[in-house]
Amino acid sequence: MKITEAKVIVCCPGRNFVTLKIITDQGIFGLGDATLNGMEKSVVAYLENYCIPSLIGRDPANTEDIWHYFYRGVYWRRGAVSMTAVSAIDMALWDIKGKVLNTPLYNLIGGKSRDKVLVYCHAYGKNIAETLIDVGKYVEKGFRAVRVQSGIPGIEHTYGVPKDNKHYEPAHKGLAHEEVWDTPRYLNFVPELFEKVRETFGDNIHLLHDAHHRCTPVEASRLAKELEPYHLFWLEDPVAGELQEGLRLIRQHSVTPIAIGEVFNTIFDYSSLFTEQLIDYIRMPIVHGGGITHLLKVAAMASVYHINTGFHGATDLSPVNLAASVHFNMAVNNFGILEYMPHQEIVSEVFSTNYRFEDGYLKIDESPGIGVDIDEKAAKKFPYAMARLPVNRKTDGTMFNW
Ligand code: CS2
Ligand code: MG
Repeated sequence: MKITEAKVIVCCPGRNFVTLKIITDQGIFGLGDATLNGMEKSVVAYLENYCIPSLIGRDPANTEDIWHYFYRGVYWRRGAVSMTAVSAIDMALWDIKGKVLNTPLYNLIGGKSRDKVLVYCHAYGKNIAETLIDVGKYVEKGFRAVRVQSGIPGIEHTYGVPKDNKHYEPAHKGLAHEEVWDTPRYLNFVPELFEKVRETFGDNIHLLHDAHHRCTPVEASRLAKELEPYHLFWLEDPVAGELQEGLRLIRQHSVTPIAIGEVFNTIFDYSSLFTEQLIDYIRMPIVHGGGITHLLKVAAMASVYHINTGFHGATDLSPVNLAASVHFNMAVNNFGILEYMPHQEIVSEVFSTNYRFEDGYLKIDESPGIGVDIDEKAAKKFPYAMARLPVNRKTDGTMFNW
């Protein structure tokens, strides 16, 4: 079998998605998610100008060799753009592999370790009262795990809470919006938020929180310690992940589980976080972390240190990534939880999917490969619309992490 064609499909059914379609001489094709929120066109250019010409003529079965060709074979390697392209190629090749062998992807990477995948959703509100109502809504829907984010008194707009009551989408059309951040107000507020959530919903619901890269190690240590009484499933991205040793301080002060890495893109971003057991969950998703081939290695190394998967699964990652994540987490032994923000209804006009939410879990059918398809004609109805993630400044105007 040979790759004869590969194309990048860009569409915007409610938000931008980038999908790589690899086609073979036997008519079988595979899909890979290549969406990188706010930087979509960079990945398109990299795929079209650098990757696709070198893909044509290769045997799609050779996932390991092709992965290394597009990783080691690139001198200026690593980074979000190139690794999102590598991930998309890898996902599409595994999709083809499953279709050729007429079996679902999870059967190619270990088979079923479970029949369903525990997921968590996003609950939020402008204040604690609204947030409690939103948490209740998701508990009603059957979610067993809920991420809780809230507006913070004194901060005009904070991460994870939409400005209006529309579907939460962090990217805004046009150039980056500027937001304002106040760490002291945040640190003073969050423990009270979780005290109220635990008081209202008790202990039998997993609670998660995303600090979104915004604390220093000592601030994160204080937050993790003060959240201990509320037994979080995890505190996510407490600090910016570049400083891996920054997680040591948090570990010295708290047993609140830590999840990090949705902005990571190779195993090297995790190295000392694993060997020093500084984290508990891997956030790096299939779409940005080198695809199935690389994440299998990352998950295997993580399992040595009792670290579980906890993949990123926001709505700015496409249904192709979400389905691949369900397959992956059906199979690996060290599965933790999967983020599941249901895509907007309009997305189903372009993507047909094979997973379904049931009683707090995602289940997937027996379709061969990843099992998602894209309607290219429908995709054309939703042209790309430039959108950027916000930037963040502290109250005194200092540039900060968004
Ligand atoms: C967030 C994301 O889901 C999460 O954990 O960190 O919503 C993140 O802000 C977006 O994916 C950025 O595009
Ligand atoms: Mg996050």
